Amino acid sequence: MFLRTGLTAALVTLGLVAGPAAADDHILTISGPGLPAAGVHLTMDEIEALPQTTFTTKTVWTEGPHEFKGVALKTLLESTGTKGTAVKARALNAYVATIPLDEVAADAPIVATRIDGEHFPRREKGPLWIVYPYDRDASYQTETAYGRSIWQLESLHVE
Ligand SMILES: Nc1nc2c(c(=O)[nH]1)N[C@H]1C(S)=C(S)[C@@H](COP(=O)(O)O)O[C@H]1N2
Ligand SMILES: [Mo]
Repeated sequence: MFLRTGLTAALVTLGLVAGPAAADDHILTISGPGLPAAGVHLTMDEIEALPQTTFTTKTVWTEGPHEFKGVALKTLLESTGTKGTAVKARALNAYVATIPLDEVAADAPIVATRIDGEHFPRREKGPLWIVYPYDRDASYQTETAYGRSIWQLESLHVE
């Protein structure tokens, strides 16, 4: 029984057997005051079930204007119930940027899950990318905003 369970778990981990809510399904961890120490883990579906924000902008990393869609960072953090003064965002490459929460607007930045309606892979800065509507405001065309434009986002830690 134990062996069978262990084997099934191993196959699920390897992606060879579909399991209910396999750890692999989780693409983002959010931690902070009021949340479990290990944080809460979200799937793409859960992120996309939150209210979505869409804007079209050029970026310094892409060519021409594109439509970015995702959940506003503020909405995402509020959905977990955690509260703090800053969020530390970490990428798969271990890059970390700290964003003061009083500089996070209701509609910007967003954690983008779709570009022109499509999910985008790691090699195209996905599957999660913190994006600002750069074209909308000069304050978004700064090194500060660029440094907070974290692609391949892996976790958010509120403190
Ligand atoms: N995942 C990830 N996002 C990141 C970075 C990084 O190293 N990894 N660097 C940040 C910084 S400090 C800046 S200024 C811009 C740099 O973009 P560039 O390397 O295309 O100039 O991306 C930001 N987003
Ligand atoms: Mo930077």
